[in-house]
Amino acid sequence: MLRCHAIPYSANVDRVALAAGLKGLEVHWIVHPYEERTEVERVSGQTLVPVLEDGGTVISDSPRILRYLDEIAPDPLLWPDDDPVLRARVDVLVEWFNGVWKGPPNALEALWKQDRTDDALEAQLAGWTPWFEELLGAGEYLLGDRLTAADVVIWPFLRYAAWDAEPLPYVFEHVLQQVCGVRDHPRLMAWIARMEALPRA
Ligand SMILES: N[C@@H](CCC(=O)N[C@@H](CS)C(=O)NCC(=O)O)C(=O)O
Repeated sequence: MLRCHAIPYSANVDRVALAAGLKGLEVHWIVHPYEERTEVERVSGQTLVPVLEDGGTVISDSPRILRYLDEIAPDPLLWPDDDPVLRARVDVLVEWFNGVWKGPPNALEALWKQDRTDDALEAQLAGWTPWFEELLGAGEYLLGDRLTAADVVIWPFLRYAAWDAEPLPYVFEHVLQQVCGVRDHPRLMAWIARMEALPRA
């Protein structure tokens, strides 16, 4: 069985749980306290989660893990192989989200921990939220009527931006909750709820 190292309330871990759930894969979760990464480092040579173990194969970094899951369990494919245009759009959105979108909340997290902020970064992050609302005008999912890696990669972060259950433990998620402004966007809120209802491992 697949094993995955995790911490509670981790958006990057949620990506793996959702991808595995959609594919009907079982995962044995090893949940570590946020401050304790000895085992993660021993297994993977670095401290961030998620880390997936499949027999002797060890993979860190959630997008790499999702691509691995597409290889070992291609039903459904998160990166569609029958539509090159859609597949390229998935790559663009996934790379933009990981390489660009995550920048401001990471920077704001570091500033908020020092009781500082940056108005321009907050405005940049808030200004991106309507893009998701507009994308959802084309269908049930971010790139139309087909669920893709873009939804799996992006949903966990906007999920925490919309979170209204128990208090979240990390400053990063407080940034998302207080800055993204997802609640002003009905299609986005409906997509967040639709994604929440999908199976997770
Ligand atoms: N690029 C990595 C980032 C992983 C990452 O930042 N994980 C967070 C949890 S969501 C973490 O382990 N943070 C602990 C730390 O920064 O020390 C991925 O997508 O998996």
